[in-house]
Amino acid sequence: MLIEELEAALAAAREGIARAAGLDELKELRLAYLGKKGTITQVLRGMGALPADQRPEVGQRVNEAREAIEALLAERTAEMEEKALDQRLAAEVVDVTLPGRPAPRGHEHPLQQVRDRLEDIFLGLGFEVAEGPEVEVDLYNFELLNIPKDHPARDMQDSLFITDEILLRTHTSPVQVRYMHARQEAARTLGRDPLPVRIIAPGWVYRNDPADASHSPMFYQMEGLVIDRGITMGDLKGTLLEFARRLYGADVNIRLRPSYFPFTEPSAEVDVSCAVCGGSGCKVCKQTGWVEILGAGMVHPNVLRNGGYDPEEVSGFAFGLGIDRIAMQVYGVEDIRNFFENDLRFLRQF
Ligand code: 2U9
Repeated sequence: MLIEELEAALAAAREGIARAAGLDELKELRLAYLGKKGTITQVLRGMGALPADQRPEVGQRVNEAREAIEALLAERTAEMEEKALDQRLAAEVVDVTLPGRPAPRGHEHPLQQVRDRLEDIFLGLGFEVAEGPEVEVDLYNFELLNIPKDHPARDMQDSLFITDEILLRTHTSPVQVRYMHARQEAARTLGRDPLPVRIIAPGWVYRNDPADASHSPMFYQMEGLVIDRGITMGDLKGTLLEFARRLYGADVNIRLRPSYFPFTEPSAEVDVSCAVCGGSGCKVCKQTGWVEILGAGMVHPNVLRNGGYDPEEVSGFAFGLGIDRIAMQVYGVEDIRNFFENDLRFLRQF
């Protein structure tokens, strides 16, 4: 009687395990047959009521049935786990041969590109780059540069003052004065030669100007300074001609027109022949054949003295240009504000 029950249970288990659709179902089947209240376990319990001579045989059959069910469960569990793994591997496959997503690459701001080009040219001519603070004192920004107390540049309307004595530099000229002082100091303390001076000073400068197409309260300037024995206006013109040719092409020319700056004497505005039309007249040069690119002059004796140099022994020339102005000309940009608005549609063009 128990044996028949056992055989029936075993047959049912075989069929159930064979048909099971998932691991959960296998777990339920294990409980149903081998669990505490499972069919096989019940048979085992029922053995107590059997005559003693039948017990070994039934016991053995129960064990065989249990082992058979365990084996079937293990087999199907392994089979299902393998199938699940295969499915996961197929679903989560990574194609390592696919090309990566390109990271968007930026580039330098057009003003930095122009600064780099200008620096390259002057480094090639034997200059070095000098830098200094954007927040300056009146002494370095004005006084030592021969800009008198009543000069209009010192007006609150034209400069951005922080206190009566401290302001945002209105040009990079104070960098050159600081450099002159540093060379004099090195001469005094280390016995170095304070000559020659051959520097450019690029950097941001600030004016109390409302922004319009050609003005910005912050713009990007580069000045240069050369001091040595016997420097003449010929050195000034030759250096700036070479600069213009390296920037605009070997066939351009320059011309000097008289001008005035407090820190140079004589002073000049420097024009370059129009690289667009070759001098015959076009929109870029406003039909004149010339484009103004910088201001320059021989360093004023007072400024040489203020920097620690003796104007009886040495002379020098200086120049200044707006990097934004040059960039506007080179790239044909009509509004200076484009450079400061960080509009990627504009910046991506360079
Ligand atoms: C020292 C001595 C002399 C610098 C100079 C200019 C002429 C000049 C303007 C160009 C356009 C400024 O950016 S701009 O508005 N600058 O024309 N700058 S000479 O002269 C110096 C500087 C430092 C010690």
